Amino acid sequence: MTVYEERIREIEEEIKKTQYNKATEHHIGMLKAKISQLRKKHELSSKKSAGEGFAVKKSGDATVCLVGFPSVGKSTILNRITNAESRTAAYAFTTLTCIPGIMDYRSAKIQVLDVPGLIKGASLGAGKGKEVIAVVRNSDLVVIVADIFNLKQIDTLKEELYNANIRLDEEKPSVTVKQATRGGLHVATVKLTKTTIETVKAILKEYKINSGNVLIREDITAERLIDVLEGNRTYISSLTVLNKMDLLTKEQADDAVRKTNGLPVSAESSRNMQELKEAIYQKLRLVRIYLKEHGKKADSEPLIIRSNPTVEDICRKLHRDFVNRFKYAKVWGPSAKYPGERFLLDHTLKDGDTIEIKLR
Ligand SMILES: Nc1nc2c(ncn2[C@@H]2O[C@H](COP(=O)(O)OP(=O)(O)OP(=O)(O)O)[C@@H](O)[C@H]2O)c(=O)[nH]1
Ligand SMILES: [Mg+2]
Repeated sequence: MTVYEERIREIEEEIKKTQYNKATEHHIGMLKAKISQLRKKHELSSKKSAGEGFAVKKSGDATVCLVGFPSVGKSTILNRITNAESRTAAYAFTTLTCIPGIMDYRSAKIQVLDVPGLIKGASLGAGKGKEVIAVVRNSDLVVIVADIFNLKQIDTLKEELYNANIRLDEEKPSVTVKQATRGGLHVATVKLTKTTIETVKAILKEYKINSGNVLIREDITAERLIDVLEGNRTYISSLTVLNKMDLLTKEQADDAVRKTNGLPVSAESSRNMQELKEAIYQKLRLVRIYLKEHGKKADSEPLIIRSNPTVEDICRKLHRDFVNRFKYAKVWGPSAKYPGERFLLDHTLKDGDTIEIKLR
């Protein structure tokens, strides 16, 4: 254990022992900021051992990573829902590298990545932890795969990902920090109930922000403020899958679902594989946008793009010149009040829209 890890443990112990209330929340906020800084130092000091990472290129319309303990059935799932063939076996660490597959679903091509099993301590480099976490960080969705009879795995995995600075199913904090060299610190916030303005200011000071404007647009926690100031957090959505449902009775399986909100499946006996594909598709919030040229019918193959694309996003995806040469767009479908309504670059499109772009 490095000095940093030791210190982190100590502070974590202290937080555990301290009861959380109005009188101690400030102190706890400060301790959390300390931990965060120590983690960063620990990471920098162990950079040499960070590993190469797996050489798999992103492809398709979105990338999904299957994460779970060894032998929970990640590779079996990959083989079921994609065109890939990843080796499966009854012993742990069957998969040693990153195996990609493509899932064809509702005219989207979704890349699914199978990686080695993740174990406790992965965020500090245990197993192929660093490499797996690097793959997760580059994904658009994390599918957490657990044994349906071992639900504790889910919390452990989430903890490891959290310690690796990955934030699952959280929105990015709504905070703007504009630093200045002098003039004092001005903090504007909405009503805070989870922390206090004093704690916010003390944390800012801890991060050496002594002058400038800070605007906090949410009822923030100390953790989320620290996340903003650290700046290296990745926000990804997740889906929990409970595999091997064939090994439990229906009642037991229902109970597991109630406790975790996970999707029960059996890769081995191909149960709920269609539901899994649908759940992945829904979680990715992909939208289909049909392109149309003036005077012609729309293309039958849509452009697939992650949620809430603006007209500008579509232009950028098509050609780097399109934004500069843009005049207006005509839109048919859910986001238009009437067929062929005209919009500018900032208009947000919806799934199923057809768009015609008029250039200069
Ligand atoms: N009963 C049952 N067994 C399954 C199911 N899915 C996978 N298995 C078995 O579980 C074992 C491990 O499956 P893998 O797909 O290799 O697991 P993995 O998560 O990829 O494992 P690692 O690559 O070692 O991390 C194999 O013996 C599979 O046949 C399932 O739905 N039910
Ligand atoms: Mg495997």
